Amino acid sequence: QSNRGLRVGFLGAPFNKGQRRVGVSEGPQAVKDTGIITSLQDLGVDVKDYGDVEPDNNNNNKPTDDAGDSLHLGPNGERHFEAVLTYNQRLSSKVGEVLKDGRLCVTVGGDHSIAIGTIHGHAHTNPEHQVVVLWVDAHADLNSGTTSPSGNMHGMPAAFHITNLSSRHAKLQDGFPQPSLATIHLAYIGLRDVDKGERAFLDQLGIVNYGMRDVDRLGMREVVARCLDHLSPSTTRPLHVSFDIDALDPLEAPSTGTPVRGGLTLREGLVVVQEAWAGGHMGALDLVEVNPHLGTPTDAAYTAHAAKEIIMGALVGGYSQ
Ligand code: EXY
Ligand code: MN
Ligand code: MN
Ligand code: MN
Repeated sequence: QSNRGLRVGFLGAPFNKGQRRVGVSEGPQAVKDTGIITSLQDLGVDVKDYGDVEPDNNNNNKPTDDAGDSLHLGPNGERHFEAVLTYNQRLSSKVGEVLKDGRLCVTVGGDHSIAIGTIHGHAHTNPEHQVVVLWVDAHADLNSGTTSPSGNMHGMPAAFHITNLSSRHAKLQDGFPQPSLATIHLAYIGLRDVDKGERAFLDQLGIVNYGMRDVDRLGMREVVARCLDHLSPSTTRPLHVSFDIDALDPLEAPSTGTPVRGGLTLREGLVVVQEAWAGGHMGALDLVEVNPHLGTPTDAAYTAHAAKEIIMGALVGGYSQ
């Protein structure tokens, strides 16, 4: 398969207010420093770098729970509620711009709260098309303010998009973000740290989810085949892959804010994205939660390299297959 004709737009989303650890806003630069754009161009991909969607104020990347930093809690205790949503509203427009240019949109975070904006932008750019989402993560990111144990909004983005759950969240004055997914339009791979409230939502709503035990029993090829069969991406059902680097085992991707042991090998992560690539119809990809401040410089480079491998696998099926 040739990569000629593949057009990709790269967006950085250096946003950190969905969680409390310093450094995740440097994820986009760390991933770019792997030389990923050149590697893709070497393979014949037409890549345009759209630069970063800058937050209004990242507090100079200071700890986001700094004493001097007002939390601006949302109505249900969501930390930095308005900052998270206003940033995502701008990100959503930018994602729309990339897609309207006819490019597959790759957004590198930043924390996972940026998937509020990326999925919104993807879903609302072509409202006659139903976006379907494959969420690869140790976590379900399905909390509402009331079920969240932390108030951190990177544990909530999926819930904003599900029509049946979005009413649990307050919105901006103008209604942002409007939900776009029925429960059948989302599937999870890699779950192993799911909160009680999230488990109840998954079970009650019947959302397809494959945790690590399922990966053990079925193998990743079968797991991803079942997810893709369920979502059935097509020309009019573009696939959005939201890949949290913490889906991988911390031995593979140590520099991330909420590591959970017992995760995917890099090979298993690659099976997910390569099968998604092989099926075609990917419209957008998120790669989030790389935090180069955590661990040693070697850990940070190792994690960024894993992120590069995952993105390459999703876009061109990998370059070292
Ligand atoms: N479920 C926990 C919470 O809501 O606070 C942890 C969420 C971590 C979210 C990470 C990025 O995927
Ligand atoms: Mn603040
Ligand atoms: Mn996540
Ligand atoms: Mn996660």
